[in-house]
Amino acid sequence: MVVTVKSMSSADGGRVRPGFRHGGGTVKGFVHKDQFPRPNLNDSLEGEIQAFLTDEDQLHTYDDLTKVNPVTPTTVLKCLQARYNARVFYTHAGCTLVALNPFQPIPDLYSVDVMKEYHCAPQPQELKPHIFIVAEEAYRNVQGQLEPVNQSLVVSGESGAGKTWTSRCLMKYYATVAASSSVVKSQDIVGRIERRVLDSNPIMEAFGNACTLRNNNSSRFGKYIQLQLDRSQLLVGASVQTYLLEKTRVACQPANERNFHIYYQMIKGATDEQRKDWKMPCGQHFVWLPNAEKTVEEDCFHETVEAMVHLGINAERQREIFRILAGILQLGNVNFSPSTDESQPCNLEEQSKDFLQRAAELFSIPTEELQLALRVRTLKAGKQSVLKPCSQTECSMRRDCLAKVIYAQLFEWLVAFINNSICADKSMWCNFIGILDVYGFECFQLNNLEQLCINYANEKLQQHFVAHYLRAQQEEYVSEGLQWSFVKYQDNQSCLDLIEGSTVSVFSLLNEESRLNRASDCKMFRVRLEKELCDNVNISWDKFSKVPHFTVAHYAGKVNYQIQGMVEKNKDPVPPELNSLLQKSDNSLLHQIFTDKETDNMTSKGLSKVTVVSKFKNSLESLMKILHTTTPHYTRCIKPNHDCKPLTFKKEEVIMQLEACGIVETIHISAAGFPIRIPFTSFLQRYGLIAKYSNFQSESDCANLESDNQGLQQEVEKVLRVVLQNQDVDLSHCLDSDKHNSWVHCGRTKVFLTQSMLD
Ligand code: AOV
Ligand code: MG
Repeated sequence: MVVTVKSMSSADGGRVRPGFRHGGGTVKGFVHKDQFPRPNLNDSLEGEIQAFLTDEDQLHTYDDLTKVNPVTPTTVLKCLQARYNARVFYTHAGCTLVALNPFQPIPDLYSVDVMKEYHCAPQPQELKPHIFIVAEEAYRNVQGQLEPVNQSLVVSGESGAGKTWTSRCLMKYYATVAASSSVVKSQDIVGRIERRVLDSNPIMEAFGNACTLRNNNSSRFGKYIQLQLDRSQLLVGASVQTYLLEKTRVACQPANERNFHIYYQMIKGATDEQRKDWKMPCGQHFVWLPNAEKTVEEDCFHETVEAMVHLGINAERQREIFRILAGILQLGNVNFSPSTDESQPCNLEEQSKDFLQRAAELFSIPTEELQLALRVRTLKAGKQSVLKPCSQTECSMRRDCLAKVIYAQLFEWLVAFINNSICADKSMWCNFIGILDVYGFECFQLNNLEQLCINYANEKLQQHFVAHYLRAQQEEYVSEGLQWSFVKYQDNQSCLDLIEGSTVSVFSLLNEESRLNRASDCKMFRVRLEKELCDNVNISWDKFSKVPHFTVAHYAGKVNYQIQGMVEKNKDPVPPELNSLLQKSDNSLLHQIFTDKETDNMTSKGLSKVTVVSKFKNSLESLMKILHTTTPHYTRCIKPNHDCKPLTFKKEEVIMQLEACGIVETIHISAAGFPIRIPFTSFLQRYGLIAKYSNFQSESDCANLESDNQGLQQEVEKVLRVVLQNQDVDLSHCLDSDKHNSWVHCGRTKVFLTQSMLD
């Protein structure tokens, strides 16, 4: 028996996968481990699992994990493994797309022809699972049933799982299928908007990505790019919002990791002339460029420069940018030695004098003044200034601080420039598709404020998924009177409360200690954490550990955070002398970025009035607000092995990620749920006509019954009966609200349809 309701939906744009239509909040998503009770593997289930797995040759054919029976971690894992071995990397998991990282280029998987195939298919979901299905769903969804709806593609997964790769594929897809330049007469490739939108990627990745232990091209910033579409759904522009760049990396690279790619691109790709101009002779050693011998794919200077040209960064500006970057490298080689006389500032090491001079020349500031600003602090007492020599440690901190603030400001300037170059005028576009690519969950042996922020961002995304999918969907079934056995899930709200809560939380204590600015702030922070959060089950301490730390039980696992240095990083002080020195620069870019920088946001001690975590929290909250106004589509990237080896599937590593994202629970809810929900009035307007049911074909017909839900419900049932009878369908099976497994359900205000109604 086939119920072809598909044809009904084609009237307004086709497609109807779970989450495809904006029918009241279906989403694509993931959730995590430890939170969910494992399925009870009793004997009968064990038997079923064995029976299912016996059919080994068939396991790779399951395109959607909701069709796996029974759904258990074992069966899901086995299917994914069989598919991976068969070189099939995408699988639907109900409302989510699971993307396994092949760790090697797959020929023709993302070609323009494949894009066109998915774009032109009347029912793309009938093609093989692919990231392009998600892209196309979102694209068709933008037009909406009744009004246009903005879409968000949320790509998640741990570090190295494939988020950035996936985001790039999505951008290329839209730049191809929604290209506006072909209809405008522009033959000029540089001027084409879709080319410029794509070119924003190599620039941002060169400046914001780095080789880490987890990923050779690890994103060290978060990014939400909104692709702007006009009324004809053509790509007319884009805007990028970035989140907290890990700027500490510029002056301090974790063991066996690298600085940002752009530096290695420069030293590998510069011409002799450029090297001379950047005062960077061949073979010079740079302390801040560790592991330069390691070559990664991203070391492509030429591509970055080409993208800069396309975006309109002229040769003179480029020169200024590279001279600033080169100046930072020279600064990294500057060292200080203690002074014998405490009343005198500490000395520059002999060989550092040359490096400091080069840095000053590259920054176009007087060498003497740079030296002074690094070695002497100016204290303001009323109208008087007192000079205080800095200790060796203080000098090094000022040097690092200078490098970090310059790099971060330069990055911000670049993002603003990119936005200027690709953002369309508001009158030109009406909707957007947002692509979210943040840094993935990280857990190193030692973790700092950077990891706390990264993992907090991932918790926020997790919360978004839980709220939108696991909670809202099930709560709606209950409130609409459906018979529904609640699938248990673990809400990560308590972990978020621990981190960001407004009363007592890690962030609130950190901010308070940063504001108090006392000498022993780390010690006090530790004491207060242990005292004021002792009852919180999401945080623990190893009191005997040599390195003071606290442990947070995240949705994706436990992470130890080192306390030392956290308060200072949160304060992120910039000595005012350094700011004013850079404002004097003859490098017009450096001068501009430091003159534009808001100085009224600083206290007289050079402390920002807004701490790092407060700023980050606010920016994530704005992001969440935008996400809530859009229809989200979740793609869950899985890293099949931690060594990033091509085509290698490690079961233990994959299962941990599947559990972390609550894939089994997601599949259960998707398989048993009603992914399509349509408010009564919309249903009557849309399907009344198709059913040739004349009572309800216009808005005014519905308006008469708007406030009478019971009346609407009766009319909806009549329409459904007509449609189903036309299709020769056994009504008792489809439309029985008391039956738990019915395919259609009339709730109190909406019609709920299962996927099988559409297949
Ligand atoms: P991430 O964005 O999820 O990590 P990436 O997208 O950078 O991870 O992926 C890591 C590497 O895996 C890429 O550089 C590619 O070499 C490879 N890769 C990923 N997806 C594919 C694919 N579909 N086909 C071929 N190779 C792929 V992080 O930014 O560290 O959280 O912060
Ligand atoms: Mg990334």
